[in-house]
Amino acid sequence: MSQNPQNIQSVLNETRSFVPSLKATSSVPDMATYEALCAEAVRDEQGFWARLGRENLDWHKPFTQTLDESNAPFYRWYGDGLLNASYNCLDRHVLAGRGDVTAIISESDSGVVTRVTYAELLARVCQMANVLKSLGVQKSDRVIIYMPMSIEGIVAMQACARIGATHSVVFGGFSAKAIHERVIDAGAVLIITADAQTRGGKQLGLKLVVDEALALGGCDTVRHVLVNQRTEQGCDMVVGRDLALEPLLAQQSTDCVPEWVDAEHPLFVLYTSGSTGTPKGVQHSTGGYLMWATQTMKWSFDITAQDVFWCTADIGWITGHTYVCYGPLSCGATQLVFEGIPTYPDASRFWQMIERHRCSIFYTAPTAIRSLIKAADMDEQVHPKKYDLSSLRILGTVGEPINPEAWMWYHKQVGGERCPIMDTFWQTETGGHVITPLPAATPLTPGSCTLPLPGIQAAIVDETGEDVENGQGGLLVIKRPWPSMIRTIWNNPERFKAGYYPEELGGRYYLAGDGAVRHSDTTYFQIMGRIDDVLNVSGHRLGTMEIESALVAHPMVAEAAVVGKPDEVSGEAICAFVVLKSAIPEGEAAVKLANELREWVKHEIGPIAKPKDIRFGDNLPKTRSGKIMRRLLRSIAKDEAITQDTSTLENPAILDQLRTSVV
Ligand code: 6R9
Repeated sequence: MSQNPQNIQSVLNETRSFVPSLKATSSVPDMATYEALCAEAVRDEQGFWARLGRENLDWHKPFTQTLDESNAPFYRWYGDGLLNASYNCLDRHVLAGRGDVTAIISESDSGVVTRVTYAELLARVCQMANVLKSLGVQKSDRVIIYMPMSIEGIVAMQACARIGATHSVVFGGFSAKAIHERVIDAGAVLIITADAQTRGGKQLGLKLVVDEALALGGCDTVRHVLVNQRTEQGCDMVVGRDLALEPLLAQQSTDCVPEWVDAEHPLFVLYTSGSTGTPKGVQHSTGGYLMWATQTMKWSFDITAQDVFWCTADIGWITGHTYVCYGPLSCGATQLVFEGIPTYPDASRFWQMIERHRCSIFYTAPTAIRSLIKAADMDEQVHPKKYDLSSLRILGTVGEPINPEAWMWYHKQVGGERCPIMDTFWQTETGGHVITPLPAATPLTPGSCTLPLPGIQAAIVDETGEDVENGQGGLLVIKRPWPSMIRTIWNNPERFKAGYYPEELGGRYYLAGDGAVRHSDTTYFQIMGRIDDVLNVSGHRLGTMEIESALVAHPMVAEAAVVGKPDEVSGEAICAFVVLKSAIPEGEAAVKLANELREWVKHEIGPIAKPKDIRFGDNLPKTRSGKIMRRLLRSIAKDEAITQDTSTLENPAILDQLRTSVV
C-alpha cells in the first residue's frame, strides 16, 4: 500500500467538529434516525432494500424478488420487476401535474440562459427517442454519446434509456483513440455528437474527433453519426453516414411509449481507468442504479421542490450520470447545467451563477475549489465574498480527498459557515454515494467522508480480508452487495470478478481499490487514496499504464514509467520518466521534445493526461529481475530523500540523473 503512517496520523489528528445546524426537511433529521436506518438494513436486509425500491421508483410491473445472490458476485436486484428510467425521470412528474416545473436551467459558456420544464423535456426526449428508432436503433443496442455538457446531451442519454438502448458517454475531452477503443469494445451502432462545444471562449470541434476515430478503422458496427449543430462552425458530413440531428427531430412526434425493461437491463456502460490494460466498461443496471441515484439525492442532498441543485460534473463522468442526468430528474428537482469552465470569463463565474440562479445545493470537486481559492487570493474581485451566496444551504465535494484547508475555505467563504459540506466518497463502480455525511445529521470533520450510508456495509480489512482495528490503515471493502453496484465489466466478466472480488479476500467482499482508515473515536472513514496504479488528477481517474502505453507509442520513446506526485491544485500531478531511443537532448531541445511528448499524450488520450513533469534518463531504476521500482520513482518525483532500500537496484547511478533532469 502506498500510504505512510505519518499521513494517517496527520489526518487522524484533525479534531475540529462542525455540528449540523441545518433545519431538517430531510428524511434523516438526526443521528438517531440514521442509526435506526442502518440497524433496519442489517436486521432485515431484503425488506430494507425492497422498501427503498418501492418508495423511490414507479414500476410498470412490481418486483417480487429483491436480491438474488445465487450467482455471486453477479448479483441481481429487483430482478423480476419492469420499469423505464426515462419514465421515472420525466413522465411520472408530468402525470402528477408537475409538467410546468423547471427541470433544467442551462447556461452556455457565453452566458445564454435556457430553461426547460419537465413537460418540454419529456417532449424533446420522445422526439429524440423516435429519431433513434427511425434509424433502427433497438433495445439493447449500444449508442456512443460524445456531447458537451448540455440539455442536448441529457436528452440523448434519456432518449436511449427510453427505448432501452444502452448508452456509453465518452467525455468531450477524450481523444479520437479513446472513442475508437470504446466504439469497438461496446460494438456501438450509432454515435451522437455535436459539431463543436464552446468552453472558455473557444470553440472545440467534436465531430472532427469522431471522424478521426472512425477513420482508424474497424468500426463497422457504426451505421450513423447524428450531429447536433451548436455553433456556426459546422463540420464535414459523410454522405449516408452522417445526419444533421435538428431536421430529423422536427419530423418526429413528441410522444414515444417507453420500452419497459427488466430491472437488470444495462442502462449504460461507462468506461473508466483501471490499473492494467485498456479502460474497462463499467456496466450498470436500470432498477438498482436509479433507485440509489434517487435515494442518495434525498439523503445526501436533502433535495426538495424549492431547491436549485447544481452539480458541476460533466456528463462524461459518473458524477454527471448520477447527479446530473438521472438523480435530479428522477426526484423532479430543478437543476442548473453549465457548458463552460469555472474560470471564464473570470474565476468568479461559479459565484456569479449561484447568485444569478439562486442556487441552493452546490456540488463540485476539490480541484475546482483549490483553483478558485488561488484565484481569489490573487484578485479580490473574484472572491466569493463579493457575491450574494445566501441562497446556498448545502455544499458537496466529490472525486478526490479534500484537504482540510480547502474544506475550511469552502465552509467559510462559500458556505458562510452555515452550509454543511457533504464530502461524498464513491466511484464509477458504486453508482452513487456510499460513504458520506447526511446534511442535517452528521457532525462534520474537515477532510473526512464520515460514515457509510444505511445499507452500505463498508469496512477496512487487511490483505487477507480480516478486519483491522480502528486507527489502522487497510483496504476499503464493502461486505454486502447493494443495488447500484457495478454488474460486470462489459465483455469481460472475468476481469470484473478478479478485480473487484479477489480470491485473496475470500472472493466475498467488494474491493474498492482505495486505502482507508477509521478514526478511533468517531469511527469516521478517511480515504487515503488509490492502492493500485490509478492516478487521480483533478478528480479524474487515469491509469499509469494507459499513459505509459501512449508515451511508448511515440517513435522516439523506448520506455516510460509514470507515477503521481502531490500537487497543490490538481491533487495529484503526472510525472513521466522517459527513456529515449536516441541520446538525451539538452537545454532548449529537451524542452521542445518534452512539449512534443505532452502534445502526443494529449492526442492519444486527452488533455487531462498530459504529464506535468517529464524526466529523461538513460534507463529506469529496476530490480535485478527487471521490475521498475515505482516506489523509488515516486520519491524522485516528489524530490524526496530516498530512504528505501536500493540494494536490489541494478543501476543505482540512474537515480541522480533522473533527479536532475526535470523538464
Ligand atoms: C465519483 C468518482 C473514484 C475514485 C475513488 C477515490 C476517489 C472519489 C472521493 C475520493 C476521497 C472522496 N474519490 N470521491 N477520494 N474522498 N470524497 O469520483 O468516481 O471517477 O470512478 O473515481 O476517486 O480514489 O476510488 P471515479
